[in-house]
Amino acid sequence: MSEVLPANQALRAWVQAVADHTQPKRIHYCTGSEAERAAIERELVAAGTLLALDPKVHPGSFLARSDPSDVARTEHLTFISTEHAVDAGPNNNWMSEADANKRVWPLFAGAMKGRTLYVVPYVMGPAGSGFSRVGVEITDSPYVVLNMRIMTRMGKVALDQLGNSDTFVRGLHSLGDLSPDRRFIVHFPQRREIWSIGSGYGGNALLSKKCHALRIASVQAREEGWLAEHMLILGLTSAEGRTHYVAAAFPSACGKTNLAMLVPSLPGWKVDTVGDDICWMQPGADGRLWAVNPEYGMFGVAPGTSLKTNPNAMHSLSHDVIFTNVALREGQRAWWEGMSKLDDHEVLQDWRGAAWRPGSTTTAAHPNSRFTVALRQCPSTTDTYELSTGVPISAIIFGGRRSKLAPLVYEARSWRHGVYVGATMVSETTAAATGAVGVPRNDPMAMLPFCGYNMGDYFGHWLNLEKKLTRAPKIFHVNWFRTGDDGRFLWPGFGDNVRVLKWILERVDGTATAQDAAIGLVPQRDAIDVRGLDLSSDQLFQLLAVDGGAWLQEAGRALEFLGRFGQRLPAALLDEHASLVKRLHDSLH
Ligand code: GTP
Ligand code: SPV
Ligand code: MN
Repeated sequence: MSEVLPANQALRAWVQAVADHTQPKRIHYCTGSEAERAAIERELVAAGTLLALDPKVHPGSFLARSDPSDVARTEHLTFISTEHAVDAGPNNNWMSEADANKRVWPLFAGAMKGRTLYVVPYVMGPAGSGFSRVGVEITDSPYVVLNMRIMTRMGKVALDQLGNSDTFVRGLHSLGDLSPDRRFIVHFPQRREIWSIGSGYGGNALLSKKCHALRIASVQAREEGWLAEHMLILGLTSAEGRTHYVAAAFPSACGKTNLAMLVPSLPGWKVDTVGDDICWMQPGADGRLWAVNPEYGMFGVAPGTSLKTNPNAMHSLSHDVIFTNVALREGQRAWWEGMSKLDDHEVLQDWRGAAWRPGSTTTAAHPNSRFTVALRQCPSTTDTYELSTGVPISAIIFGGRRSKLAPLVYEARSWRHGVYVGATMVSETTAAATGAVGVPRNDPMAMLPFCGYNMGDYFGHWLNLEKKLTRAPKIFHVNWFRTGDDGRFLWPGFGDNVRVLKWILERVDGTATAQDAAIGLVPQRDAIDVRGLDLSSDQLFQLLAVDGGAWLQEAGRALEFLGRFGQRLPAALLDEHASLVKRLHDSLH
């Protein structure tokens, strides 16, 4: 690998300062070239960090097994460092700068001894676009480098966009000793800097993703009048040929990647996948909200992905994939729960590499096992995600994983009511973060773990944006995960979710009817196109039912949650709350 030092003095000075402290064996400035990728892959295979998969079944693809104590984002070890704790808000762990200097910076001392320090410049957003921002991650993990090369526009393209500017997000990452006791992910929003040590996994280590594109970017977005959101973006064209773009926020492992690339079960409908996890949006001169996907690849949940549930994801995985913590079938083939049937007597290697047999009480793949793959490999992408103008958003959808209460879909009455709906979202926790799974928690706009500042101020920012939007998107709430008395999902989900999107777009176009329920506007039973679905009218009734009494209790919990933001909570949300409670009372009498 021939080494060309970038001309940017600010970058070189920062790299030197970091190297003086972390003492790497050598420094490598990444170019993003094929030769560089191949060399790093060879090195990782030789070290046993990557396992090459069967080249016929999985050309160009590898399995990585992370440390068993390092398999998901660790929210309790993630901090925002601001001068005053109140600016980080009750939604974040706060650490003073002095504490960060005392507790975290020393962990980097000599941390890269014997390792290579990689400098990874990247652009978030289409190169040259007004939406785009440059970041640089310094890391001692070659696995991180390979992932960053898929997840972002990485290398020369980023240095070209940066030029001599010193405004880039600085991300410093070291594996450290991988001990959870010495693991910290600290953000300094004001100086646009991130320190991450002790983890090599996903959102903890690929600093472009949650750390930069959400936590740091959300702060920058508020200062500059835009939004950085945990949302997919998709274009949907109806059978009649009308196209709308929608953005949807669901918490981690609640269906963004799946919805972003769904194969519509309604004939003639078409999906254009623009993004599957993160969305940056700006009000345009035309009063609409315009969006880009800052990423270039997907870091998707493997379990549950199959040719039946998500064929576009499966086709994306046909080559050049990094699988992390999936299981291995004989012949170096990737496998995970929900992917395909196994033979009864087959023996697999589980995600740790131990022998595993079907019917075992543990899972073969880790529940948060993932694939890293370029967005361009997804059959439902077009050139849209490369548009430097972004795409105009017609509808914003909030959603959660709720076995009870929340109906399949409802529409907010106004932008302000929509912000209240987003702010009071609740979803059951998943394996994407360490901790208990299946516990309902408030997760406003699916941003609870990702908003880099006080969410009271964040709600205010959302409310204020309306002034710049003469053609604001309509706001909706969906729930694919409601269960019946037998504990099974009532709604088939996946490709059939287009039936809900259809109603949403008809509401945007003003052609679908809705009934006024206290919580918002709910489709009449015949407004959802269920032709060809095996769904009883009782199931549909349950899916669309609004239980006023249960919602009153929910409203009480929502108020308690909003109350945590104290003085920072915008009064408009309390007004929305009062109107909701009044409507619920009226509906019960
Ligand atoms: P992150 O990458 O963590 O942000 O997750 P995500 O929001 O992109 O979720 P993803 O689409 O990967 O789905 C997570 C899990 O939910 C997978 O196991 C899916 O199979 C499952 N899932 C997704 N959509 C649906 C649906 O419509 N119905 C049901 N029942 N399950 C779904
Ligand atoms: C999420 O948890 O929302 C993810 C995976 O998309 S990670 O990159 O680990 O944040
Ligand atoms: Mn995500």
